Amino acid sequence: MNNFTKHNLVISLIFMLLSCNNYTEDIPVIFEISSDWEFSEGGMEKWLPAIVPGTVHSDLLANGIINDPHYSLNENDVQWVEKKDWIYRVDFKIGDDILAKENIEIIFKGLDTYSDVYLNDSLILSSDNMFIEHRIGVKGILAEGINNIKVIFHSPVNEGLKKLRAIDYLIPAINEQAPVNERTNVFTRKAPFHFGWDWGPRLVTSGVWRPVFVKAWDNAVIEDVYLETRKANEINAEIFARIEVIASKAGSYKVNLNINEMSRVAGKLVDLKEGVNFIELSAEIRNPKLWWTNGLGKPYLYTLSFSLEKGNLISDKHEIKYGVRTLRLVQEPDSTGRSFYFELNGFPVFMKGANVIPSETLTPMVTKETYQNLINNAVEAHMNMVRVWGGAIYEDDYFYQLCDQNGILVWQDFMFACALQPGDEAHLENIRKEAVYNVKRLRNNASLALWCGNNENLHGWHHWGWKEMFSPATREYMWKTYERIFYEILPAAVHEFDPKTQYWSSSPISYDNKLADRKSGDEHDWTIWFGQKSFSAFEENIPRFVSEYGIQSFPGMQTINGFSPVENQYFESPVMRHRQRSKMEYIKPGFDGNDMIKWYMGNYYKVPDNFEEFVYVSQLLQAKAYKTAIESHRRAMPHCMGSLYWQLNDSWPTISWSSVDYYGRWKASHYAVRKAYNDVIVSASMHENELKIFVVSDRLTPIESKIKIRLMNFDGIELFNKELSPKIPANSSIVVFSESIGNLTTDNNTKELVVVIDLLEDDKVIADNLYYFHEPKDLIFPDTEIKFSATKTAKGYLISISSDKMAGSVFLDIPSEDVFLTDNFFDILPGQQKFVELITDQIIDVNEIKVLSLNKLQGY
Ligand code: BMA
Repeated sequence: MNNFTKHNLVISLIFMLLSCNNYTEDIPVIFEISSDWEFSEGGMEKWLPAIVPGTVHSDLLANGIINDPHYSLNENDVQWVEKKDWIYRVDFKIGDDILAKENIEIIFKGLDTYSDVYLNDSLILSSDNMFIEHRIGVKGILAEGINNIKVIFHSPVNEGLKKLRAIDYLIPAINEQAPVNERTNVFTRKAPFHFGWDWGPRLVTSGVWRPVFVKAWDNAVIEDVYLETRKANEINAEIFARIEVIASKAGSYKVNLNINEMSRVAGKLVDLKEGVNFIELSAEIRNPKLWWTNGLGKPYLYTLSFSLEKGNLISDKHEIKYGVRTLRLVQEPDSTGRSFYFELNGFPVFMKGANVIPSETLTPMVTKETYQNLINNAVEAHMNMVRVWGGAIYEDDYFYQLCDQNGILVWQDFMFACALQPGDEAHLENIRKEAVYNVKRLRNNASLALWCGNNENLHGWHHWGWKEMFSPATREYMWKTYERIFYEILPAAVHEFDPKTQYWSSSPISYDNKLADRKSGDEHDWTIWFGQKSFSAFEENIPRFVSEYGIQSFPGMQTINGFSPVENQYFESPVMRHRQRSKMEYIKPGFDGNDMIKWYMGNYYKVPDNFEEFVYVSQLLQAKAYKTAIESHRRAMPHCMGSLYWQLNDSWPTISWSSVDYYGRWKASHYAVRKAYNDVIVSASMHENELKIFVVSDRLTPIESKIKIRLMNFDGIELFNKELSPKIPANSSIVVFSESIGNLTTDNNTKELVVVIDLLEDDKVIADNLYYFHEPKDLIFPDTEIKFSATKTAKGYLISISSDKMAGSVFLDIPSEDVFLTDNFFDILPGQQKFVELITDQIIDVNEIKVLSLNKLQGY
């Protein structure tokens, strides 16, 4: 070691020692009570091991008391669980170091739902809302050595029934899977979908569904921080922070804020009083790295570190990953009504995404990996927004962290869906607490875009006969309750605790809380599916922002094999009917979603008798609907500035509107969605024999493009060919080509023709599309041999696939677990060779790969 290095080392050591000497830490001690839990049915005293966080259903399953409710008709056999009380208990050890602290709290992050909690036989809490956290000061009740927590959960259904029977009218809750006069979910602040929904089972859980902690501290703690970016551009950003500090005794403190590596960006000396204190700090970041949504740039996150010092003692530290961005919902008058778009860092951004539901009915069973896959599937499909819908849960912190990290905005509903609410003061106060807690919990996430009061409650009030259910006095009371919750309590919570974020009272509504009218606000476009309109309706009278639309499909055969015995794998089977929860009695008694899939299929495809082929075509049908909808919505920008289909994922293996099934397997629609949400698309539409080709670009800079348009028959003969070089403006939708069909071809056999559109940038195809003049059922796909071969690669296999003649909707079916195909359900042009990667670490027998295509299907 030379002298220079030695010298530097000495200096660093002195510096380290000095800094160690300068500050000591006495930050709160926090630990989780996660092991050794047990549970028993109320009154039985038969204790079995339990997992916390968890649910009673998952514990009963793990202990072999119930069968998997996901399989076959088993759901029916577990309905008894909801009517019982359940008790959870745990012993845990407390040392004298904890007991010596001035403050000791037990924190229940989530109790589902009606519970009495005892600590060493003292009742410390009674809870009735699964959506809030409970903190109980337990100094004086905790003892040194072994302590005991006992949580008695009362049946949510019995509690709900008591409340239901205390009033002389019914409160509409249309999706609950119980007889009309026994629907109780609205009385209980618990995930509505636990009571059954039109895509999920009824599993009314109880349990300690979020973690339990002990927190012990002296002096003062940082309880919470509110952050707001008051200004952000390339040159500088101004960050405002309001820090909530709780002090157990008054005194002088110093509050510091460090951003990334920059120390003491802002700080203040403060005299804290005993109790709650608020301290405000402002900080400036020069040349900030802004947070961008997926596709537009990096979702950069700064690390903001707050500390609280008392002399040389650091009494608390708090770290937040924070995206610096501005976001505005712009609703300005225009020739149609009013705009409805999100402006990120000054740029209008078209929102591309989907609605998400919890990935498990037994909510705490969702793993980190499932969350990662969920958000990856959104990212892969070029989404920039998801909607956390109001019939579910305020999601786990981890979900929002992933959205922050991946540039996915969140349209956040409060948990109210397709129902009305009781109006008693205790219920309203419970809602107020829930709103305050969740607004405070989620407000610093860069992903949080909007707070929305409820899902379809206003629509239901006006359109689903709810008003007519009540006597005049009750009607007035129910409406007053609606106004109090959605026009007073919830907006007040947002205004007070997250003033930077927009509140929107219901989805869908138009401007100024009026019924949705497609001229302003958002819309749920269910004219397709529930209204049985054809897919072309997606192109008509397009709303300003489409926050829901969808069509169902069956999951793939592998998933069906997972939930259905083989003998039940046919269209009319009891298991397939049982899975289907979308009932449409208004169409015809017994008519359900399976019938609707078949009905739509008959309009667009030949309906196969063979079940496996039917399943495949159901997916093509859904993919076609999502492609049509997304392209229509995007072509209509800036009139329309958002497209969120219903729904991205499933909560159990089922037949539903999802594009990715419960096991994470992509349906045909997810491939179609990925293509349609690409940052640049070409898209064709035909009106009165006039073919128009659009380019839609989300990019913030123009594109020098080349567009090749070819018309060919299914044998590959080109009948028309044109090349254009339009400049595509930033963030726009433009028509680049318009021609009447007669000028393209005199060939009358349009059932065997396809328009091929390629968009190139720097001689590379960045977007492509095909346009057929007829629906698939009328196309005449030729007899052709689809050839494929596979070569081993580091990631799995490279599959090369080709066909001499036009091949429609080619599906490579790989009957193995854990495989992913980078593309599937695609058309192959005559003579084209396509390459698809098969990602897997397994050895695949190529001969086992099955190929389905429209060419080979019955009747084509
Ligand atoms: C939407 C949602 C859900 C429902 C879906 C399908 O309107 O808000 O309530 O599951 O439709 O019916």
